[in-house]
Amino acid sequence: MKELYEWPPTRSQRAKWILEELEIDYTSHLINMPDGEQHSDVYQAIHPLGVVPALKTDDYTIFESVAIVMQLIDEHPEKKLAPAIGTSERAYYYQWCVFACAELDPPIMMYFDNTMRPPEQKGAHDADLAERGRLDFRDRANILSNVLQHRDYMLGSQFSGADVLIGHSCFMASYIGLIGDYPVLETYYKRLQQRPAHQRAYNS
Ligand SMILES: N[C@@H](CCC(=O)N[C@@H](CS)C(=O)NCC(=O)O)C(=O)O
Repeated sequence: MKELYEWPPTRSQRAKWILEELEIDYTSHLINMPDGEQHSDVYQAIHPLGVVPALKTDDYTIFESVAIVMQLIDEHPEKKLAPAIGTSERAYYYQWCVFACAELDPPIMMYFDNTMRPPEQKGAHDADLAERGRLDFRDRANILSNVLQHRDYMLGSQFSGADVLIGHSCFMASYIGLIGDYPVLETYYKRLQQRPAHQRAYNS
């Protein structure tokens, strides 16, 4: 049995979404972040940084939303959510999966931390840092818009794990009010939102 440690709406939704896409049975443990449960000894034995998500299985316990998504997809090759290893399609799949956490998460979080996050959590808002987050996100959103202008999904006509990861970044960009400047990205995100697994992961 898989056990997901989550607190919506956060990056734990990436893990939840892929569990739903793959139709895997799992148990959900809500880690109550406003109450500080992520800092408890019990949870830090699962995730030493005290952040979500984490995934516990009969064989391993791992953290990092991107790693969780990629591992679960590899465990279910019959669902075809990743191209075959060693192909050029797989190279692009790796690129976009890593792009989500390495290039999209930081500016999104910088903007969020300095505009919407309650100051008692991470300090006073800094308008310069908020603007830097917005501009860094703009550069990356333009790259994605160019790619998605002529295709439905990050890898072409086929939905893949890269869309779960980039799609969650679109959710965050929408949550913080930045996606409206990028119509191609907004249309792509609306397409992803129509997926039943997305709805189960984000609306439950
Ligand atoms: N790189 C990690 C980031 C995880 C992360 O920072 N999660 C945030 C929510 S999006 C969290 O749990 N923060 C804990 C807190 O704010 O105390 C991943 O992608 O899993």
